[in-house]
Amino acid sequence: MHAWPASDVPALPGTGRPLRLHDTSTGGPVSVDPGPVARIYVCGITPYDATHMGHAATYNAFDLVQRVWLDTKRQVQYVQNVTDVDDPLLERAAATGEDWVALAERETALFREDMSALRLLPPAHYIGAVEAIPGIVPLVERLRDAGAAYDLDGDVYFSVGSDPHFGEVSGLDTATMRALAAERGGDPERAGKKNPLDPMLWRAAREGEPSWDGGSLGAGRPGWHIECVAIALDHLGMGFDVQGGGSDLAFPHHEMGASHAQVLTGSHPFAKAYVHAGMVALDGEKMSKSRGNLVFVSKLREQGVDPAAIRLALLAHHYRSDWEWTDGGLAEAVERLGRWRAAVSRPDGPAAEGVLAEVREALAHDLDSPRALAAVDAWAAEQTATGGTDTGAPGLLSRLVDALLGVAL
Ligand code: 5CA
Ligand code: ZN
Repeated sequence: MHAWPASDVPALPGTGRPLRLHDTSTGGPVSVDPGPVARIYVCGITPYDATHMGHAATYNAFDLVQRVWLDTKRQVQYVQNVTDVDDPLLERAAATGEDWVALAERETALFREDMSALRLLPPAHYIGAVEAIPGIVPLVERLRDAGAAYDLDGDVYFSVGSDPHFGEVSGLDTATMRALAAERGGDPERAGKKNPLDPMLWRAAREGEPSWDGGSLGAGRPGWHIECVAIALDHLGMGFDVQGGGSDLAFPHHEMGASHAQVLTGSHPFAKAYVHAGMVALDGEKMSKSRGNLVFVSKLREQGVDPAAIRLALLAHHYRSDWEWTDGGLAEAVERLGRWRAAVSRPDGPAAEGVLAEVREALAHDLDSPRALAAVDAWAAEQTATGGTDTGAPGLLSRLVDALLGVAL
């Protein structure tokens, strides 16, 4: 699949600080210390009801990771998927009577537009689940041949007991895992499984559902977790630097994916850090397609809201916190954008090197974007109050806000 156009990332003087991120697996901050090419996999959308503010907030967080790496003069190998066939997508298409392929294509196109409007950097590889199927089938066959997968009435399940590291990504107890599996696409109640938590790798063709040639597996379609594993192993390999997504993906999705990959390759870990963004809520409840309490990037854009203001509204919250989308938060972001634009439109101002150092420091510490905004606010306030004589300052300020925060002033 094609991704979306990249916005320019201005070069900055000096170099950024080494990145530390909170890793769900260890439960604390870790130094993310990639080689010259940093490798990141961020789980993509299931393309219906895109792009709501929860999606936007999560992709914004991982865009900051890339911007910090680019500022440390690394290249970034960024991979993202599109879950363009899965139960919730098929259910939505069935409910509205729309063709599921048309639904997925339309929503993916809208997502691309929203991503480029928000100046989120595109992945180098943007891969749909459907196009990954030829690579998924041999992985499932290998797991089965190794005794890590088993047949249940034609469906193929992964045996979580085959991975000695199972449970290490999320660190949850069995009862919690079981509850979350039921809530998030698993089927712990299905009779005949070796372990209620075992997830599906290959779903045999059902009447009225799309299916593909699965070789020795028979016709069917892939399970959710193996899809992301196949794409990540193909484009990044084992031991990549960051696996990213919202906190609702820690279990079962990232836990299961890690186990699939670890058993397939006999090595550990799948990702060096598992990084999760908090959940954005509306009216007190997690913004979600199933609840329907959504604010869309595209709707706000249609209403004439500057995408840079949407981005500032996201950046005002630390990526790991759960927070509420409000009109007031957006109004503050619009006001902040106006203040910053006015401040950089003057021919000179207070020196901005200190702001660059502070924004770099803030982002390197687990992407502390509120602290980064405060540093720019302070400069803008000084510009308004006293001004300054540094003729390079407004330009440097604009470039650093663009390069590190993705906001064009
Ligand atoms: N296709 C799968 C991943 S392979 C999926 O979870 N798709 S999704 O469309 O449901 O979500 C896309 C991303 O947005 C995921 O990282 C998810 O964790 C994140 N996300 C969904 N809802 C919210 C929310 N309310 N707040 C923050 N992030 C969210
Ligand atoms: Zn995924």
